[in-house]
Amino acid sequence: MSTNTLQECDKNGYDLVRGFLTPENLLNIHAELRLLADAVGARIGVSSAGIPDSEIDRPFVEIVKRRPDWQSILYQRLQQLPSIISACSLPQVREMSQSLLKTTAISVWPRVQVRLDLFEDSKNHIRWHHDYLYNRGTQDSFTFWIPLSNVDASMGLLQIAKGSHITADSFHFEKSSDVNKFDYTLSQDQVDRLDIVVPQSYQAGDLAVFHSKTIHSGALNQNPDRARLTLLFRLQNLHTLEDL
Ligand SMILES: O=C(O)CCC(=O)C(=O)O
Repeated sequence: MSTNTLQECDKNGYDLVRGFLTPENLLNIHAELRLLADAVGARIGVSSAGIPDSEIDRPFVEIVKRRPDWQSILYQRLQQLPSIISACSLPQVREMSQSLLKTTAISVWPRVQVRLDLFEDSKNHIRWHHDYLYNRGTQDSFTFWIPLSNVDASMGLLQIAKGSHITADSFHFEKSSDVNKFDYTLSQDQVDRLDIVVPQSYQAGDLAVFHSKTIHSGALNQNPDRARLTLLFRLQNLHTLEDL
């Protein structure tokens, strides 16, 4: 891992690492995503044939368009692909998490996850928050957010507040009670205090890595033909668990 990532995470609370997953890592993950899409799609005439790996979200979008009632089954199966479950033990993940957390005693918390952010899915949209609000465990935690297909601005971009891991406790998060499953957000005057950066596009396999107190927000996907398909997990320092 470059010392740059350590410095960036220290200073800004996040770093963007292009090409974090190797072509071989991606080949394995994409092969399994394709097998899942084709196994489910075969029931309703949807196939991934001809779709490049960089847009492997497309057959999933098509399946959910035709069978909205299958969304949750598809989502659950995405979580359980072997290459997804084992992604957090890839050598570059180990190396980076050990350097960032300064320990080899590391655990995933609460789980490895795949997000499938579909067109205007406001129920699953995560607004302004930091991950410690939702996940707890220990503040000594870094989130690995890795798109599995290419993401452009139409699909909603991650907004990250630079340096907010240091000032997070001075922000007041509000709880809303709307359809959204993730109920924390910030009022506009609180958002105005943030120094927000929005990386404009991601290739499959890029990494955004951020500290548990780094304030960030997802954005609604505005592209009806694409989904933001992301792998994410949080790695925590087992020496600093707060509930013991
Ligand atoms: O992918 C997204 O839209 C946001 C994800 C996120 O903020 C999170 O899981 O903490």
